[in-house]
Amino acid sequence: MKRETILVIGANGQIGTALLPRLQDSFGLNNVIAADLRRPQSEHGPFELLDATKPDALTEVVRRHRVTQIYHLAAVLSAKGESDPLWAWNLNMQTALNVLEVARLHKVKKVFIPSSIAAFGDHAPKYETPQNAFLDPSTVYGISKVATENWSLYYHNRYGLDVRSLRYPGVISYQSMPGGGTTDYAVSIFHEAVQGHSFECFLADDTRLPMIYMDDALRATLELMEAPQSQISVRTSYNLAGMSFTPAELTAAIQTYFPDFVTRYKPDFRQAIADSWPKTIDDSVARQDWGWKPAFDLARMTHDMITNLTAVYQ
Ligand code: AKB
Repeated sequence: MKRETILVIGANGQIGTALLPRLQDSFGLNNVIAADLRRPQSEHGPFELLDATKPDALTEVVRRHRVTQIYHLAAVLSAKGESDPLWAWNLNMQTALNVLEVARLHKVKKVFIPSSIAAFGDHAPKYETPQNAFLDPSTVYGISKVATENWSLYYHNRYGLDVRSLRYPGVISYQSMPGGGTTDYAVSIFHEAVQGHSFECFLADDTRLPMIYMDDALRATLELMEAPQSQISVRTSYNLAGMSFTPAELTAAIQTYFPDFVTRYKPDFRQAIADSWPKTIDDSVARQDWGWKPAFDLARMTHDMITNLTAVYQ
């Protein structure tokens, strides 16, 4: 077993919930410290109540546990951030800067802070968006992710901090619900379908967006974090692709299991956010640098989601 002490901030969130067991398998139950603003429904391993906007609180946890790696997964996502932009900016930036600074001061060996396809905006090519496309995000979430990418690069260049990042597409999972994102429809739709309900989609039927299945997102995260430093050429954030589909294509995939399933389309303010994002992502730099390759396409992801959620709702 590898000798590290890992701190996961935002451990109760969509990615944290699924990542924790993987880290516990690799590093041992007691070497993975889950941290969040609220206690989870069930605790499995060490847990810290932590408000990461407070540098002293973060420092105390890092020192007490002698943390060697931090995964910082807490953030206000794209749609929710638009309801209170300054609150979202302050929360996303304060937590990210606290993580970088505490990691630097306390000699944390590796840090993971994800970015998002929300970093791209209207002036990036919509198809096969390249690694170094122009970044003019349309949301406060996207602006905070671009700023965090640049701060991460700065901490790496100036202090040698080993900080790594992925630009996650919309992440689809059965383990827990996302909250406040523009890609969240692609999770909610499965919960309605397996319960025999119809679905009202807040995006138009032809809105193509990059997505990734949780299994692939976790594997990408762990592969990036395991890669030797010499293979990491990007210290802002790596483009990452899984699959891309529209709500109509996802509905058709679900209808192969539930032929009577119906989606109705009622686009709201999230349509403009989705329209500002890439439709497909070029992740060739991640493929070249550390061998990234997704395993789940739309058909395989749909099968896995329906199998797992059917068991949950039985
Ligand atoms: C969102 O929709 O805001 C997130 C993201 C793409 O980062 N899922």
